[in-house]
Amino acid sequence: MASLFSRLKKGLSRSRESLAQLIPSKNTENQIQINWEDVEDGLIMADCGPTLSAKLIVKAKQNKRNPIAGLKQAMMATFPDLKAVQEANRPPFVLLVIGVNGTGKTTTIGKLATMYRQQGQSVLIGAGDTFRAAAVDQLAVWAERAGADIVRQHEGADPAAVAFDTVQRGIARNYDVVIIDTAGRVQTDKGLMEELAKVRRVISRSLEGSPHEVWHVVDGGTGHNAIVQVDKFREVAGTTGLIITKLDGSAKGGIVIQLSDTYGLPIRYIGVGESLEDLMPFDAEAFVSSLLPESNGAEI
Ligand SMILES: Nc1nc2c(ncn2[C@@H]2O[C@H](COP(=O)(O)OP(=O)(O)O)[C@@H](O)[C@H]2O)c(=O)[nH]1
Ligand SMILES: [Mg+2]
Repeated sequence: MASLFSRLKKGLSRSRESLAQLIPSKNTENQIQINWEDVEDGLIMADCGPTLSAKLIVKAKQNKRNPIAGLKQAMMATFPDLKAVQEANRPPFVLLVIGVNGTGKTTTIGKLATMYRQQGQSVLIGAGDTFRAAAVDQLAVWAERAGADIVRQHEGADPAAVAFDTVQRGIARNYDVVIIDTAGRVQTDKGLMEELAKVRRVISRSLEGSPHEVWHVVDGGTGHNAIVQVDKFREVAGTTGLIITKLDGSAKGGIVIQLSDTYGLPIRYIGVGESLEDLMPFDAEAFVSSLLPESNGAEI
């Protein structure tokens, strides 16, 4: 976990640097000062968005003695209390994974499957991205690495039929966990959105109370567009949680706070790399601390 945390810290280092203005400095008259406008710019550059950034500044200023602690508190307040993942009344626990193409859905499913297997649970994955044969092959590789089983059909098969088969097999063969992959559809494509709604409907018909969770995988580097995507998908798929990927790369991090502030959805996991173990359960405290510069101990 320590190395995952350092990947996150490294990924967010640019945002942290742009918030370095928070470290109190002295002006020529030897007065301690903070340039709040620069801090606000730093927040916007870190992907917090103008509205949230302004709000955070107002709150942070209330802590006159320690602006870093003030901002940290303000950021922490945007995260809802983490509620437990919904459990299945009877197995399997069914998880639907949604999100735009290339955000990391398939990779994240591989990581989640690995995690559940390590917890001793049996995992069945449904290859619901039937759009391209290569997508199914990629998922099959991840399933094998994770020690999970897969349900697949031919290219172009109805994703809802794959989802139905997967849940049915999950029930019949007593799997603990069923994870359904979906095509990475563009949210402006109405036909594809309808397909996603159908996948969801069919899952709930095949097992009452399911899908227990619907996790939207968001690429942490997408900026404001991520806000729009989450809204669109939520409407059709009933999103219950978010996974933000690629926080080890060029992502600036603030989008995580913005998404939480806008929708109040729990952030379940974050992705910090391309291999099986590069998934961290989201920890608001650790995340916010990685985004902020170290306090130099100087309190005003
Ligand atoms: N650096 C980094 N790359 C990731 C992460 N998650 C996924 N990727 C990469 O993003 C690309 C798209 O991933 P994929 O799972 O195929 O996305 P999908 O289209 O949503 O299924 C692949 O090259 C992955 O290796 C992550 O957390 N960090
Ligand atoms: Mg995929």
